[in-house]
Parts: sequence; structure tokens; C-alpha cells
Amino acid sequence: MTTDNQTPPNRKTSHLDDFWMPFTANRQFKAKPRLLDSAEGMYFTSDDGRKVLDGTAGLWCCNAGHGRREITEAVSRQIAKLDFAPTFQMGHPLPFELASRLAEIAPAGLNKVFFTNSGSESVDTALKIALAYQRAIGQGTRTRLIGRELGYHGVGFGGISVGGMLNNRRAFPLQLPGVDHLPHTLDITRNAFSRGLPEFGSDKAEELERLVSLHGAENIAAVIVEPMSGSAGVILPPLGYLQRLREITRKHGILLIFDEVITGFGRVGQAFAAQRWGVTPDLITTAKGLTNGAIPMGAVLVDENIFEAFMQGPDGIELFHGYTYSGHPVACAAALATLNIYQRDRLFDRAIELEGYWQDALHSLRDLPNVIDIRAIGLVGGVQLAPSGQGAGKRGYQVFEQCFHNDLMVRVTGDTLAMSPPLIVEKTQIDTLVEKLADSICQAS
Ligand code: PXG
Repeated sequence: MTTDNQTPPNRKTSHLDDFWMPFTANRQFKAKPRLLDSAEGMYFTSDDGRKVLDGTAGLWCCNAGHGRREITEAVSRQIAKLDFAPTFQMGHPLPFELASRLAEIAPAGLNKVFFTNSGSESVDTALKIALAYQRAIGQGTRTRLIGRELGYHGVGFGGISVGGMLNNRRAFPLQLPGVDHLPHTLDITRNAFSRGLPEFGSDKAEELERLVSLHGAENIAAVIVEPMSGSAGVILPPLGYLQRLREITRKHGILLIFDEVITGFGRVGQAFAAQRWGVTPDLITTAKGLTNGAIPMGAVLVDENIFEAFMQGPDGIELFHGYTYSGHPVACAAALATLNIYQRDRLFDRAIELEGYWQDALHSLRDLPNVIDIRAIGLVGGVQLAPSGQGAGKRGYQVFEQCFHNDLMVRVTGDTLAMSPPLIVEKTQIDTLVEKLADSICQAS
């Protein structure tokens, strides 16, 4: 804001100045931009004409690869036919059809679907449903929420309150009250270079019993965790950990929410991590892969008993919550086309079939300089480097930049490189990805 006696800052130097980029070092980026122009299959094309291998499915969302004609065509047809229709006290067929399709692939019982536009909205929706449900069943004292250290649940006030990534929280001190955090499960000392799920750490779930003893179960509404933490650097659940969380929550009448914004839609080898690891939560939050990233959309899958509890109340609106774009026709069309591709091409199975190859490939980096851990499951992997003497995150960022320079897109969080290629990836492309990553790690050392 400028006042009369203040001159506006004038650092406009290029056409990139006015977009305040999300989760980006704006000044650094604009001084040395990385711009993408188009995408097809496993590759982006950069603005300088390079083919860049997509090692991250965009931002963990393009699970069926880029430029899928079926999705593009479904979106074009739908926008021409019905560009928008309200879903508040009105309806159109697509969200009903999409909800049924999601219920078919969801864990048994999670067959009620609330639509949102993003992962952050899915998380806030799930937390609100959990609180309102406890009231609906006469458990209104259950208002506390429990998240986990290093958890990422998007950027809404609910999500950052239960989330556990310091930088996402520290500048926003006004958060939800009554939130606790379980300890994270990253334990490199005991679990470094584990193949598949790490052996040690299921005891970290016992901390939930301690929080129950401290606050009383009658005051706790829900626990939310990512079954596998994505953003914090691919942190896998120790063997038995999720099972233990389920036992403890069930015993105490606490709802369990799995945030599957990243793990949903095949990333770890089944439709949802809940199925891969045999633990059924009460709610699942999704987004990203739901539409293959083509149109923003999220969904919360809810246990039918939770939904039924709301249907026992007085006539009228059962849940005062929703978004203008909940069940948007164009997003639904994109999601339906996406689910068709996932099922027709058996892409979730591919993540299982390629898992061994993927793990071998990533674990081949073990002896490279500064590699201190490798974690991989399904078609997701993290390679953690020791921080350089210049500070935490510097080496990781250097490798990320070098990868892009070497025509490979990866994600970096701290000193961990995260990879989650589209599920259409071929073995030869896995080889290329790993070679380019290895080169970049060596060059950055
Ligand atoms: N929950 C989880 C588990 C997520 O990973 C969100 C919620 C929020 O989704 P939206 O659609 O509101 O962004 C996410 C998002 C990264 C990265 O590379 C991860 C996300 C988003 C952008 C980058 O770590 N996850």
C-alpha cells in the first residue's frame, strides 16, 4: 500500500515481476527463471526448447502423464455443454456419478464423498466434518485435533495448525487452539536405506496414548496424518505404525483421517495407501491425482456411518459447509476421464509392478557422495543428502537446480530430493532419471 508521501517500490524489471509465486523464492527465481511451455507424456518442454523428464508428475498430480487426450476432450465437451451449475440446493449429474466411481475404488465403507477444489480445502473440510460429527453424536466436548510433526496438510488455517512443518507455521501464529502433534517417524539412525517400510518406529504411535492420558479421550475429536509424508521428504510409516494408530483411535472413539492428497490414486501401488497398508481410516482427503492435475479438484471420502449420523438430525441443511465450485462440472468431467484411464491402463498396478525396479534403481545411488538415506515405495522415492557446510537445504537446492539443467525435474525439500514420476514411466526412463540424478548429486558435491 502506498500513501501520498511514499513512493511505490519500483523494481519492475521484466514481465515476470507481478506474479507473486507460491512457495517460491521469488527474487531468486525471477533472476534465473525456469519456465515450462508444454507437456506430453513423461516430458515437459521448457521455454528454451529442452525436453525435461518429469520426475515428479508435475507437483505429484499428473499420475497418468501429460496431455492425455481423453481428459482434454472430456473437459472441452463439458465446458461447452454445461460450464457451471450450482450444487447448493441444486444439482447436475456429474458429481453424483463421480462420487459413485470414487466409492467403488475407496476402502470399504468410505463411500460418501464431499467435493472441494484442492488438498487444503479437503483437509479443512475433513477437520470440520470430524468436529461436527462428534457434536452430532453427542460428543461435543471432543474438540481437540492431533496432527504430527513434519506433517503437511496444505495451507488453510486448519491445515497449518495440524501440520508440522516449521516454515509453514512460524509466520502465522494465529492458529487453531487445542492442537497437539505426534512425533514424526523419520529415524535415519535406525532405518537408513531400508527397503520398503522401515522396521523401527511403530512405538511412536504410543505417544497418542500419552496425549489421551493428558487430555482425556472425551476431549479429542480426530487424528490426522499422511500415511506417507510427501512434502517433508518421503517419510514412510514404520511397519505396524498405522495399524497401531488405528487401534488406539478406535479404542478411544477418536476419528482417524488419512491425508492422501499425495498417496491417493496409485502413488504407492493401490488406489489409496489405506488399502496398500491395510488400515482403514474414517476419512480420506484427496486432490491432485483425482483429475490428473488438469483441473483443480479435491474430494473427501467419508465413512458412511459418519454421513448417517448427520442424516439423523432435524430436517434441513445437515452440514453448513461447501464451496461454490464443489462438484464443478468441468472438474468432474476431468476426474471421470482420469479414473477411466487409471482403470483401463491399470496404472495403480503399474506402481506395484515397477516398485522393485524403482527401488533397485534408487538404491544404486547409495554410495554417492553425501547420500545419507534412500526411501522408496510404489513409484515414489526420496534421496536424502547430508547438509553442506553452507547450511541446511543448500546442497539439496543445488542438486535440484543441476537436475533441471540436466533436463530432469525433481522436487527438493531441505536436503531431500523427492521423485514421483507419472505412473506411465518406462524402465528406460527410470534409468535415465536415476542417471541424471546421480550426475547432479556428483556435480553438486
Ligand atoms: N495435503 C497433503 C498431504 C499435500 O501433500 C496438500 C494437503 C495441499 O494440497 P493443495 O492442493 O492445497 O496444494 C498437499 C499438497 C511438494 C508439494 O513438492 C506438495 C504439495 C503441494 C505442492 C508441493 O512438497 N502438497
